[in-house]
Amino acid sequence: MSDTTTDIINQIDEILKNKSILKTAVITGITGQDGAYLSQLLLSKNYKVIGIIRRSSVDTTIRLKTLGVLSNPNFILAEGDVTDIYSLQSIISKYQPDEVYNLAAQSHVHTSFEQPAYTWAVNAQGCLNLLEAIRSFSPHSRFYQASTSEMFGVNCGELVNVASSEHPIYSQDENTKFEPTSPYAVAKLAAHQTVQMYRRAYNLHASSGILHNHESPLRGENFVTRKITKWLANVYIKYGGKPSLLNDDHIHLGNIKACRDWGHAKDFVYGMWLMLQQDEPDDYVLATGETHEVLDFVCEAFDAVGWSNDPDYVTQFIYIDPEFYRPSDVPYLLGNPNKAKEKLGWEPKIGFKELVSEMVWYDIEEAKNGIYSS
Ligand code: NAP
Ligand code: F7E
Repeated sequence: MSDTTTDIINQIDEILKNKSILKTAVITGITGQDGAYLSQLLLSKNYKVIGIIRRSSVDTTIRLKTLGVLSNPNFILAEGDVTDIYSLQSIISKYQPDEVYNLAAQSHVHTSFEQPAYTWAVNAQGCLNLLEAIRSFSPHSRFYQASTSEMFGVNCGELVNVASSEHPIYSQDENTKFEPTSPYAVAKLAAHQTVQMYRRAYNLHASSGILHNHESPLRGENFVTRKITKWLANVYIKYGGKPSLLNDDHIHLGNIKACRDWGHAKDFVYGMWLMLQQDEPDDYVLATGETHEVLDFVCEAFDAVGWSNDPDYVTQFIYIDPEFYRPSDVPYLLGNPNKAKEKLGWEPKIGFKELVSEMVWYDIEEAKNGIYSS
């Protein structure tokens, strides 16, 4: 066979292989909670997904395996790090993606107080590096930045039920002033404003999702929700489904009065995708519009397994540990997702009760299978 014939056959092969591929997306933070759910979503829409993974001495692909993403033929892992602009330039110029989702972060707020410079490098400089790579090598790419409700900080937002002075309710939307209160939030705000600047100055299709907390069975184990469901699952298995305080099996928590607007990660990654399908780039708050104290989350988890959810009963199982307090905490988050509802047609489908129950029962199954026991 001549070289030309082989070339043609190879080209036809390539076309056939890719015939159903609609778009190409690059995702940073691929090994995290949102990276796993977002890649699952995009693959189901026939995207080719390139996940940027940083070098590690251990396997970090457990979530991708759990969701069956890793074995999908349209999924590729590319080694890179958002603090290394050259690695980003090389990936972006090679794949010329239609969409880029920047989910990479040092995402733990408490840790950001201990590692502020590192948090800045990943969360602020990392975003700038990616935008620069896109501007220089693939300006047609649409860009999503993982901004956060933590940027509201100590600002509870606007009064929404003006009529009721007895139980005032405040909520945060796209016009609420940012008053960040952690190194994490300050770095995220710098990234958020950099995205706005690149949109204006260079006409990039760059959007930010100001996402309130979203959780799932794949949530990192040192965030408060997963810490609670893992602890409860262990107690449940250890004592044959009964609550027990034998062996001092308390859960050690910090600020249990903090309020969070907790949704499900699956709903939220769908909102990210919707943002990049719009003709114009913009910023959107994603939230459920409901808030709960950390203590409510523990009570709901007790309820999920049929234990009493009376706060007086539940608090007997909690040890307030100063180790889990932060130098400054965000006291109250409740998002107003009306803009996302109106412009994107986005609405969360999974409510608080269902979320907690799914996490608890997932962790009970894991505990039964001996996946963890400490
Ligand atoms: P996560 O589970 O902590 O995942 C973070 C991801 O970033 C991991 O894949 C991590 O890789 C990667 N990463 C860290 N440093 C990196 C670097 N230098 N270069 C490349 N990748 C790096 O976070 P998540 O909950 O999925 O959140 C996704 C994004 O949304 C984050 O930016 C977070 O700040 C933001 N956000 C989250 C929430 C929420 O409630 N979940 C709310 C608002 C905004 P390793 O596996 O190697 O550590
Ligand atoms: O804390 C309190 C803690 O660490 C929630 C990240 O995804 O969402 C997340 O940040 C609340 C805080 O999440 C413990 O003080 C009490 O008030 O689960 P968390 P977070 O700080 O809200 C935002 C939107 C993001 O962007 C972040 O990336 O719970 N709390 N006791 C505790 N928190 C932890 N982690 N551990 C405790 O023992």
